[in-house]
Amino acid sequence: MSKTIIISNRLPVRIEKDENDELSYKTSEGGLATGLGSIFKTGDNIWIGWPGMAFSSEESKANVKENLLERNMAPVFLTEDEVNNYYLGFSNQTLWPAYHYFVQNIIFNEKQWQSYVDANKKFAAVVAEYIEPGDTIWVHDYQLLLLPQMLRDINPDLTIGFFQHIPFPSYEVFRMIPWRQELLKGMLGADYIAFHTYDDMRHFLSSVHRVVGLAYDRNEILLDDRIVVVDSVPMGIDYDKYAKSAESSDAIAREARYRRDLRGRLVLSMDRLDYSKGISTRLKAFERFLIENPNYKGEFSLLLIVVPSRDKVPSYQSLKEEIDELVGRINGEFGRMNWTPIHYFYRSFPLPALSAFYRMCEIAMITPLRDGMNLVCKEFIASKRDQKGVLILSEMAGSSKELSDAILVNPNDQKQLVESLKKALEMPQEEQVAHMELMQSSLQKYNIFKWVDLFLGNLEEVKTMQAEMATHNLDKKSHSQIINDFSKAQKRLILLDYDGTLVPFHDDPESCAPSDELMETLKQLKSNPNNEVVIISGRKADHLEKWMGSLHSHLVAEHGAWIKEPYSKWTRNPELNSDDWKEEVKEIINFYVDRTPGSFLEEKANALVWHYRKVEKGLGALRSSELYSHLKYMRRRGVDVMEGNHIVEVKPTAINKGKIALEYKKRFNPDFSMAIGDDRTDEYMFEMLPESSYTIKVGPGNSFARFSIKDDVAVRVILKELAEADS
Ligand code: GDG
Repeated sequence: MSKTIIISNRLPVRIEKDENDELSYKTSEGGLATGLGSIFKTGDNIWIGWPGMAFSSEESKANVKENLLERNMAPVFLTEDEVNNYYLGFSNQTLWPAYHYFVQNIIFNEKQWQSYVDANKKFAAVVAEYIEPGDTIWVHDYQLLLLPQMLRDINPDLTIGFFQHIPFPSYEVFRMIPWRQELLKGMLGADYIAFHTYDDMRHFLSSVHRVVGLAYDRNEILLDDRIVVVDSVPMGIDYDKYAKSAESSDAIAREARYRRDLRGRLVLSMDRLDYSKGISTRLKAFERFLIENPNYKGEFSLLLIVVPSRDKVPSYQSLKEEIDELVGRINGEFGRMNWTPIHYFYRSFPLPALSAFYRMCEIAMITPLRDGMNLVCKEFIASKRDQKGVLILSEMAGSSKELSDAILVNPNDQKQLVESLKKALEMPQEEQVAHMELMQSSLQKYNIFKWVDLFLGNLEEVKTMQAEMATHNLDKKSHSQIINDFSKAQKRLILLDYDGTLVPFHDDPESCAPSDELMETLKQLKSNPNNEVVIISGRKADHLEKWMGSLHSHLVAEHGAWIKEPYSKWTRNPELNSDDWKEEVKEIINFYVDRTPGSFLEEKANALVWHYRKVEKGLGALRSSELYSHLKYMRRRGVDVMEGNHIVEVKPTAINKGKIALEYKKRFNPDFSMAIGDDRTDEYMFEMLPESSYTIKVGPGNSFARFSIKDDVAVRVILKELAEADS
């Protein structure tokens, strides 16, 4: 039986030592642990990670390992040096600040990088002990970016998913990291890579393209050996757990107890100690609010919870000092005998205490400068059982994409923060309830369990797609079967791409005329009224007319924009949109033509193509990646950007070879159909034709086609055999 292996830096357990050195194990209540609980505790499934403590003797390690195994966990023991360099070092002083756009806090340190590589290897070695064929692996977060490829190297057939909990930065920031290639290649070992938001996913794809030089189509990256799918799957919370906890007698009793000392209205600020959470900016906005709104003095207080975190890292230590100072200054300046503006706690609390805070505070001010998702704001909403309360949320938090009913703010805009606080304090209750209701129903639906199901379900789908794309070389048996089925069939449909399929590529696109022999074969095929031969190409109509016109067969030019039926005129595909996309694209392409000697723009009636076959090797590929990325955003405007053989082609989405192929299939209803093509645009045909069709890809690489053959020579051979089978 195959199993699921979950891997994260930290195991979902807290190990504590009592005064007699006896160890106790407490399973963590964190969101991830709850969501994955039903999975890792089942059968042989296992969660692998660092137990959070150093153990010196082999005996104690063996003991911990045994105890953890009973709880379906396995430890990766890290030395103090590894904790300092891999975890506190590279993970939290290079990746964390870079990924949260705190470039001033980034440290580039070769030794820490090496430790990161070694620690990832250590994780891989432990995972290797448990891997069996058919297992599904789910790797979590930025501490383990190299692990997916390390595991793929151990077993190429593994199913590997990767989820990143923190943002993925824009290429401009990511490119600063000296080990950017290694990091991306490590991640690409996974089959399915997901982030919290679409923006993270977009940034990742753009970096893959620019740093590793791999093209992507929508959210798919085609590697030599498989396709990798990139996605955004926003993480939810265990909604019912927070809702129930807010109504528990423990939470209610705590609220009553805290309320004895804390009077007045309350605003909640709760985060881990981290510069990305925007705590000092929030405090400064609070101070400004009091200056600008003196009538609110004594009316409400800020409940400031800061949970200790990474306090060995210097930037966290200085942040702590800054917060201490700000709180001191504000309380000192504005406080009265009977009123404290900020109630400040630097420690963690058990869940019932958090629930009491969520109940007591009518406003939560969650204004990180950058946050992958942010779960605290979701927990606050789930805890508001009477639906009264207001959330002020930073638009820089991943959660803002889902919680558009919060008061969304730019956390760097002090004026806006002050105004939002006033708005929240003055919001009528009916309005609060209306917003709360909408946010609650969305969070209830997209909860943590749904997130787990979605991620694992999508990962499985990627594997199915990979299996479908693993084309088989057209062996002798299948070859004979094609000839046989063709001979037996009453009605046959043959769809053929032109360049790279019927004729080889040529430096000059004008010099690709078909040989007499090929024309003879096609004419022979066409002469049987039971055969419908369709030449379906990206070429312009006049090229096809010049070379294939004498065939009097079905001709399709520009991927379906122009169609010519035997003995009739070329007609424009009526499905086409207007040309208003063209000017903008032309301007962009011309910008690249100007910068790239040897390249040129080809204007077709319904497409624009940038050619770079004659451009200096390397430069052409580089410029094409840039142009491709540049044009990507045009997708939303209804155009497709495709990379072909030394070309980048832009055309309206409404047409593609797949749609046209299907139309011919419907029209002729053949009992034998075959499609042959060599590049990405032919994939539309392979993907859309029914499984019974013989779809053949020319050349190497993954494809949706059932079979692959070596080159255009092999295509001409098989066509000749078909023609002869008929005679
Ligand atoms: C990373 C990403 C992303 C807080 N104080 C206490 C306590 N907590 C719990 C909260 C919440 C969790 O910790 C914090 O989660 P966040 O999402 O807010 O932030 P990060 O720790 O930075 O998490 C983040 C997340 O991963 C998930 O993908 O959302 O963007 O940075 O659940 O309730 N829990 C207890 N006592 C406390 O004092 N028990």
